[in-house]
Amino acid sequence: MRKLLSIVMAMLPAALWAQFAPAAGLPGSTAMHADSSAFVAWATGCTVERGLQNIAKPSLGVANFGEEALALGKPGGTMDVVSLGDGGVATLTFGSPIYNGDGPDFAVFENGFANAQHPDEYFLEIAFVEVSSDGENFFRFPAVCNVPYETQLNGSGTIVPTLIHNFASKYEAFYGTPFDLDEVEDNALLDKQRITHVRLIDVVGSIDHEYATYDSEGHIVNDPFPTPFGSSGFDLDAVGVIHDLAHNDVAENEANNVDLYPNPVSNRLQIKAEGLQSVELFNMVGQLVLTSKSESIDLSELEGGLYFVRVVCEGGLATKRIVKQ
Ligand SMILES: [Ca+2]
Ligand SMILES: [Ca+2]
Ligand SMILES: [Ca+2]
Repeated sequence: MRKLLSIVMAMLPAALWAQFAPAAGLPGSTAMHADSSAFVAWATGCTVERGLQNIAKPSLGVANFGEEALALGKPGGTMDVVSLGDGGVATLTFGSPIYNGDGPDFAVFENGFANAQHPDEYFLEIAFVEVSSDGENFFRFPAVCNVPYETQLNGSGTIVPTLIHNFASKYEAFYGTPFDLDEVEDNALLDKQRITHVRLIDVVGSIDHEYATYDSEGHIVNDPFPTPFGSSGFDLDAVGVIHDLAHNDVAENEANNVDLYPNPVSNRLQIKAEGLQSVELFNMVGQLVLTSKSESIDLSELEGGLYFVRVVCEGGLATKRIVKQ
């Protein structure tokens, strides 16, 4: 029976059965409360490019509720937000770079709330999430929205959280939506161990092809539209950091001019460090697997996986992570 069921499931289009994590408080939810001890820091900088209150009616002007400073620090709830408007963009910076540790690495807070008539549905205005390690090249989390898009969700439309994934936000006020850097596709221009910027881009939400935005599977994202008022679009409350270098006891980053490449590495690892003295490689459980004094190390015999590389040079000590393919 189970086998038969899995065959049937495999034949259905993914959109029909894909279920993502449910609302805060339900079993299997990934929602993170603002008071969770997992948060080690909060965004320290925010710049917003506001979008229009209604992209189809530019004469209404841009969203104007809140101000950038309301996106900093801990979540403050419903009114403690900056509204992005249709397609508006918020770019956040942090006191210390975010790194890709085990599980989620940061979480985004919006001011969603439950639909009193349909408690499993929430009023959410969702946004795409992108990250950057240089402030110029941004890479998007693969977001999926399974809300049917034959009929427009109107300005007070509500969404069941199980239909959306990798969008901010998915949860009600004071509950963060977590993001795991593992889910962003690897790219030579992105250093997941040193994320400096998180960007949120409001999903316009219109199903009209002229204005529609699309998820990672090419489907129109149906989000409440239009929302022609000052608090139009995604309402950013806060971004909480789970993994940052300042709280990473592995990274003793005294020497900051140390560079290891390529990363991920298949065969030869190059070490760029002024006055290189020694290189030590540790595996995931902390065993020393290799020592060297060379700027070019052959790793072809090494098993695939994550390693810590400790480099001693003139500037001091640096510990970095590499992935061996
Ligand atoms: Ca992670
Ligand atoms: Ca929107
Ligand atoms: Ca806030």
